[in-house]
Order: sequence, then structure tokens, then C-alpha cells
Amino acid sequence: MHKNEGMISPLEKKRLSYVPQIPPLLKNIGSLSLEEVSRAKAPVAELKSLFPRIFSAPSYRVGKGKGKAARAQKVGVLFSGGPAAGGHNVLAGLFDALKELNSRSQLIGFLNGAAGVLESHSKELSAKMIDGVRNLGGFDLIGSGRTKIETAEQLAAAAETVRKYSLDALVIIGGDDSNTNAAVLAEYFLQHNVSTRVIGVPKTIDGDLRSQEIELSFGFDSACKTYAELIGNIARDAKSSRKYYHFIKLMGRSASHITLECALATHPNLALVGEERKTLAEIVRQIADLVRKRKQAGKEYGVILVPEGLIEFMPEVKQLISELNKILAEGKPPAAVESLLADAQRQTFRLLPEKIQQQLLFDRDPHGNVQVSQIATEELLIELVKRELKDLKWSAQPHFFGYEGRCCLPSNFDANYGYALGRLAALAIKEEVTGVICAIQFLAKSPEKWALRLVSIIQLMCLEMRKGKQKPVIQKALVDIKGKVFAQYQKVRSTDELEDRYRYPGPIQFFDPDVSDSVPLTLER
Ligand code: FBP
Repeated sequence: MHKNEGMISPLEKKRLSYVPQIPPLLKNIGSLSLEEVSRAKAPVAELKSLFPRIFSAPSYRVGKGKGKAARAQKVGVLFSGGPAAGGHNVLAGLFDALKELNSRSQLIGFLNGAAGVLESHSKELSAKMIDGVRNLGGFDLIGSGRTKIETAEQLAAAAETVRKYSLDALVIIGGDDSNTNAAVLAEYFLQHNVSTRVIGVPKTIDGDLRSQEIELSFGFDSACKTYAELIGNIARDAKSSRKYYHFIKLMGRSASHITLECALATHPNLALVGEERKTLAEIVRQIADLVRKRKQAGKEYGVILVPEGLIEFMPEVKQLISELNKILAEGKPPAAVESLLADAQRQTFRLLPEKIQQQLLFDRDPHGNVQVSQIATEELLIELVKRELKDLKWSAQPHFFGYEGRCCLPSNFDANYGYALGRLAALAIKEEVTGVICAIQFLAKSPEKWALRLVSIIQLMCLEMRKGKQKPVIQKALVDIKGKVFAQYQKVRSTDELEDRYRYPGPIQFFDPDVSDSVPLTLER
């Protein structure tokens, strides 16, 4: 019996007994081996000096064969960054497979992200603990955090911890930065004769950790389905009450994948896509035109989706932010900043409502940068469109959907995908590889047809300017505005502006096979 059985809801109880569907190969990991698929050089030769040991490490395809013996392994695992539904299933998949391979294997959860490694803060995960979180949302069994292991002192502390615990492997479940970190650690451990191997697992609701090999991270599907349910409900309310424009900001720190997926699922009157790189003035005009046109058609309501990262894509705001960062970094007082801006940037600054000006000047992260994700873009747009439509009567309601979607019960897709990723990580550990990320392909098909890969993380990396220095990173995958998914949205965009073709997806379904096994629309395309 689950220890909190009295506390859990009937649906959670039911979900605990769901058996994730996985590719047949993953059912018997002991009978699998790895085949090298490429030993291609990483795309940027300069990475070689930073990662001499893993620079030309191969990627692998998984197949039947006599792999390495299944010896007892001691494995550490941590979550990094924002929660994403399906994370507990990664732990369950990893735990089950490790124990099936050798019942003496142990899984140690580091608490609250990489900080747990630096502070040696951990707990050994038992079958009882794992059984209590199967197919449930959240990362709460071990917590997560945004600490990075970057400095020489942190790297040394991480090496000390994994040595102290005698870990054979460390599994890092995270996004682009965390998997970059996984590569840094893999290299560091090899260079310092630490025998712990490092395996990455792709996680983020943002859907921006993608490459040719990685189709999607887990968590995106459940988050989008949750937001799409809420957007559908709001659309129905808009159409019923006929008096508000709903400006709905959706999470996604940089890329607009979540907004695009929700647009395909719900058909709002407009979905802004940051990657189109329109100026603030263009966007305000576009929305004002939409409100005018709909008014002429007798409609004084509507639904507009706004991606969280929109503001950073607007060329003039981007320039303003970079100028502000420079001036403030020179230690100039915020009150003097406006007078120090170049004319064009001063104009942009003056256009912004006071609340946003204050956010740009005072709400800074520990590195002194603007906290772009905290800016109320939905409120900014409402205010500026109101100015533009002075003589027109209309009302707007701002919303922000973010945290609501990160810890929901995982959809069947994410429950299956997370569990399969965990089992694949166990295979990587058995086969003693390091510096690889788990990649599952053909995700739009049913799990029986998924293909399994272990991809050398270095293959995903490039050099990018960060805080004035060239740094190795996994580049975020933005929405490709020449790609198929955006084209699909473009096809319906102008019709959806005036006609109300809202779709109401309703809550995530778990039990009706016609609905419950749906995959993200982004993948179907
Ligand atoms: P990850 O990239 O760590 O998965 O986080 C994604 C995200 O949910 C973004 O969409 C959002 O901007 C950010 O986390 C919010 O972060 P925080 O939890 O620190 O407020």
C-alpha cells in the first residue's frame, strides 16, 4: 500500500497501477547491446580543446546482442531545472531496469538538483518509494534545482561526492544547460581518473531541447495538454460571455513551441510566435487590427496566445535590454539610465508602461540581467493596444499559464516516454558509456515502433557568446518558421482571426484509447 494512500486522490490511485507501454526491446535490457552509429567529429573543432576525451566519442544504436555483463551498479540520479510531467517515471524505469539487471544495484537520488551533489545531500531510493510515485506528476520524490556545476571548485566537489559514494554512474535529467553540464562532468571525470560515467536524459516542458536525434523532451506533451484544456475553456467562456479579449501568456522561456502546439490544439484568434521576430509596434498594430476587424463583424471578444519569450525576440526591445544591461553593469544608478540611452532605445523605453520600465531597471537576476520571464508581456500588450485603440470600447483579461502545466499527472505519452527513457539510461549504465544522452525516435508512432539511441552529447554542442565569453552550449531549438509545424498554423491563421473555430480539448484523458494515446501535434506533423 502506498504510504499516503489516504491522502491521494482516486485518480492518482488508479494511475499508480498504469503499466507504461515501452518498445519490446526495452523489456529485456540484459539481452541488448550497442552498435556505434557514428564517430563523427563534433561540429565545432574548437570544442576539441575543451573536451579532448569525449570529443570524438561515438553515438550508438540499440539492438539485440550480447552486451556487457550485468554487474551490480551504484547509480546517482538528479533532476535539474523546472519540473516536467513524466520525471518520476524516469526514476521508475531506471530503478526497475537496474534491479532487473542485478538485484544488488542501488539508486541514490541527489536532493534538489545539482546542489545535492555539491552538498552530498541524498537518499537511497527504495522499491516502496518508487512504487509511490509511478505515473504521478512532479519531481517531489527528490526535488529539483537550478544550481550548475561550473566552477573549478564545484567540479572538484562533484568529483569528491561521486568518489565518496563510489558511484558507477550519474544520471542527469535536465534541459539544454543541464545536459551541457553532463558533458562537462563526463569530460572532467575522465580527465581526473574518476570512474563515474555521466548519462543525460532530455527533460523540459519548453520543447526546445531538440536535434536531428532528439525529437522531443518529456513533459512537453502533458504541459501543452493542460494549457490547451484551459485555453479551450477560456475560449468557450469568451464565446459565451462575448465581452473580453483574453491575452494568455504561455510558458516557454525562449522558444514558442508550447504556444504553437496549443494554437494547433485550440485554434485561438491569434497566436503570436516570437521566432517571427516582429517589432513591438508591428505586434501592437496586428492585435489592434484584429480587434477592429472583429468589432466590425459584431464580435467584441477573442483569444490571443502570447509566448513567454516573445519580448526577447522583438528587435527594438532586445536592443534596449542589451543597452540597459551594459549601462547598469557600469554601475550607473537606475534613475540616470534613461538619459544615457541612445535616441532609438530611449524612444522604446518611453513607450513602455511604467511597471515594465521598473521591471527592466530593478528586477535583475544574480548576474545583473533582466529577468525576461518575469515580464508581464500579456499586460504590456493590453496596455499598448489600449493606447492604439483609444476611441474603441473593448475589454481585456490577462492570464499566465506556466506552473499549472509542469507537475500535472503525466499524459500516457509522457508516462510511457519517461519510463522508456529511464530504462534506456539503465542500458547506457550497463554498457559503461559516458557523455551520452538518451534519445528515443519515431515518437509519433506507438511505443512498439520507437527506436533507441544513445547520442554523444558533444555532437549537439556549439560555441555561443555568453556574458562576453565563448561558451560550449547545446543550442536551444527555436520554432522553425520555414518548417512544417509553423506552416500548418499559417494555413489556419487568417481564417481563425475572424471565424471562431475554437477547439475544446478538455482534460488529459487516461483511459479511453481513442483519446488517451494521442501524441503531441507537433510530432504528428
Ligand atoms: P526548464 O528549461 O528548466 O525545463 O524550465 C522551463 C521553465 O518552465 C520555463 O518555461 C520557464 O521560463 C522557467 O522554467 C521558469 O523557471 P522557474 O521555475 O525558475 O520560475
